[in-house]
Formats: sequence, structure tokens, C-alpha cells
Amino acid sequence: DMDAHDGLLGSRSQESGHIHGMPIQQEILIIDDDVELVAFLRESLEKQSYYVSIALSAERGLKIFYEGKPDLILLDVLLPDQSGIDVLKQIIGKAKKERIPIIIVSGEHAKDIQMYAYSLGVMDYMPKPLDIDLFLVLIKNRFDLKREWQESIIVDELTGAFNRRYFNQTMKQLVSDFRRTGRIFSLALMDLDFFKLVNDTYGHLIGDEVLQTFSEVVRHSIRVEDTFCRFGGEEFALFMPNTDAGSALLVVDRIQQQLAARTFTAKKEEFQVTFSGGITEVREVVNEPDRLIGEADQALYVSKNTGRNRTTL
Ligand code: GH3
Ligand code: MG
Ligand code: MG
Ligand code: MG
Repeated sequence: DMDAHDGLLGSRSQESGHIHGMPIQQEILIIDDDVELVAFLRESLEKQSYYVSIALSAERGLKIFYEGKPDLILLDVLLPDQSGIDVLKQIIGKAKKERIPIIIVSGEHAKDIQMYAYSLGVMDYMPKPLDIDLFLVLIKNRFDLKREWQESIIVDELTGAFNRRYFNQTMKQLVSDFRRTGRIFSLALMDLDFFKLVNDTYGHLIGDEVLQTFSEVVRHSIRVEDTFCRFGGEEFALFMPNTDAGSALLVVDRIQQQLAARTFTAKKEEFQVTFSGGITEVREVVNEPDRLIGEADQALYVSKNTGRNRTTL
């Protein structure tokens, strides 16, 4: 059985790459029947801290592709059971959608096959015998591009805070962590005060600048394990793992002080900006995560109605 090699050829090595502090180990799926080449590639790639899965047949490769989640695929053209091009036709749609680069590695240099592979959407076609140095640089390049894309879909362009999509992911993660481990966390909502007035008085560009400065202030006041998100227009959220409401209040108070120390200048005038905050703490299992937003929002509403520039638990 060709696939008996899989156990032998695959093993976990260290993580490679980070997305905003979260370690990400990149998984490379090699679909190739050349056992010697595959062993050599595995060794070279694991040295670079990639995790490697091996398939010596098309059938096995397709199984791993659909059941696992490889981050990049190396695909041979001549395989024992189906042609690599047939495999390509089956996986290219999903691979494109999920930005999984496919690199054809082949001893088959016929121009029409190369053209066909490119026309199907393959980005790279590497000839055998493989130049390993060139190959490693190419892979790194593809992962860098992918990471940029991954970041771009979770980060708000104006402020650099995480976006609503990432807010939702983080909420899910923390709620399920709590269910598993009982690890508490706090959620703070922060809404800039009279922000419409800033826009109306000084213009939208100045308003944007205020949003950027506010975000900068927050990022300097939080820990790496905290997650800062733009929740909506001038409303922001801060997740603080392992933090009770009292400690969360200290963090938000500090942000309030730091922001108060900033002076903005526009139309030859100086002005200051404040925000109101609402905090909720999670110390029991949450079945409906939206409830937490509701609780923090209610506390925020109290801050708005009792003079603003304050935070309510
Ligand atoms: P309150 O103290 O009650 O929160 O009053 P407010 O004026 O801050 O709240 P309101 O919801 O009335 O206005 C929010 C404003 O934020 C309106 C909207 O145009 C502005 N805004 C939302 N997103 C952006 C943005 O990306 N840039 C700028 N410049 N303004 C924005
Ligand atoms: Mg082959
Ligand atoms: Mg506001
Ligand atoms: Mg608002």
C-alpha cells in the first residue's frame, strides 16, 4: 500500500509565522509518487518549520485536501492513478476561494501542459529536477502573500483595529474557551462622545484622524492577549481575557486618561475628544454571545446618560 508511507513521512514540527501574535503553522501537502524526492522535500521543509503531509497517489491527495486544511499544495503531473492535471481540475476552485497556492512540480515540460495548468489558475510551475533553494524562496514568497491577504480580511483599514468579522471570531473563541476551561474574560465597548459634532465642525478627514489617534492610544494601553476591534463607525470593542470587570475598568480608565492628554488641532482651534465605555464580565456559560454585546451596550448607555467620558460596569 503506497499510503503506508504517510505515517512515516509526516510529523509535527515547530510553528512558522504569526498572525497578530497567534502562531500559525503552515501545512504543505505534497502530492507526488517519487518517494525519494518526497522524503528529501519533507526534510527540507520541516527544517524551515513547515508541517508536511504526504500523498503518494492522487486519490490520497484528494482525501487529504478535502478532509484536512493544507495551506499550500505541491502537485506532481505524473501520478500512478490519475494525472496531476485531473487532480488540479478538481481542487482549483476551492483552492482559489481559500487562497491555497498550488505549485506544480513536474518532470513533464511539455509547453501545452504548462499552458493548460496556468490557464486553470495555477500560479507556479517548477521543473524537475528541483532546485531546492529556489523552491524554498518561492514557497516563502507565496506564504507571505497569503498572510497579507489573511490579515487584510480581518483588519480595519482606517484604524488598524480588527474588524467586525474578527470581533465575531474572537467572541466565539472566548465563549468556547470559557465553556471548556472556565477562563473568565471581560468585554468593553467604547463609543466616542459627540463624534458627529467633530465631523460637522472640522470635517470628515479630521474625524478620521481622531479615530486613528484613538486607536493608537488604545493599542498602547493594552496587553498582547487583548483584542481591540472596530465594532462600528465610532464604536470600538476590547476583549480582555483573564480579566475581571474591576481590572477591565482600570484598563479603560487608563485609556480615557491617555486620550484626554491628546490635543487635536484643526481650523486653528484646539480640541479634545472623550469616549464613554460599558463593560461586561463573563463568569458563567454563555449560550447567546449577542447577550454580552447587549450587556456592555446597556452599561455604555448608562455612561452616555450620566454625563459621558466615563465607564460603567
Ligand atoms: P454620542 O456621544 O451620543 O455617541 O454622539 P455621537 O455624535 O458620537 O454619535 P452619533 O451616532 O450621533 O454619530 C456618530 C458619527 O460617527 C456619525 C458618523 O458620520 C460618524 N462616523 C462613523 N464612521 C466614521 C468614519 O469612518 N469617519 C468619520 N470621520 N466619521 C464616522
Ligand atoms: Mg510522478
Ligand atoms: Mg458616539
Ligand atoms: Mg455610536
